[in-house]
Amino acid sequence: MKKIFSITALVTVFALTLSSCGGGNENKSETATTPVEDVMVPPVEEAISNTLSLSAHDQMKFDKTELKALAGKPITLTFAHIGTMDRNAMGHNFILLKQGTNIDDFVKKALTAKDNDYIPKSESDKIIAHTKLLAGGESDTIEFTVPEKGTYDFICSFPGHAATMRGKLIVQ
Ligand SMILES: [Cu+2]
Repeated sequence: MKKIFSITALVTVFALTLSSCGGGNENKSETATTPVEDVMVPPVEEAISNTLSLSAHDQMKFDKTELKALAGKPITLTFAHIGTMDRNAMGHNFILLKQGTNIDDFVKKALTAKDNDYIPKSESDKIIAHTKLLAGGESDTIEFTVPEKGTYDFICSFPGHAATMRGKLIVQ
């Protein structure tokens, strides 16, 4: 009888110890909630995809005026003309310009480059990447890399379009 009693006592003490430990753990997990959520927020590198899409309708507008990408990694950009008008009336292209390029000067020179999709050959050193000139219903996918972080202008160089068809590519 004496032996059984002492075992019962031991089991009781053990159970009490377990439950108090359990309580302690619950408290720990509650206080740990906030830092765990902070860790779950993906870092900037994972939140930015280098696969970009852009479109324009028969109005002279890009659907986005700001794109984001990561420096030093290949960027795949698909530009779609989702309107119906033809290339001569409402052609669109996407031209990504190097920093420091004067858009107005570039566009003036583009006016004389109709035979080259309005991409002036004399300004090729100011161009990082460009699509072809698209008619309604067409799209073009290009791949390029921007080595340096920074903000870069993109435009459509069809005559008159750059006034409203322009945006920024933010490279991080
Ligand atoms: Cu355009």
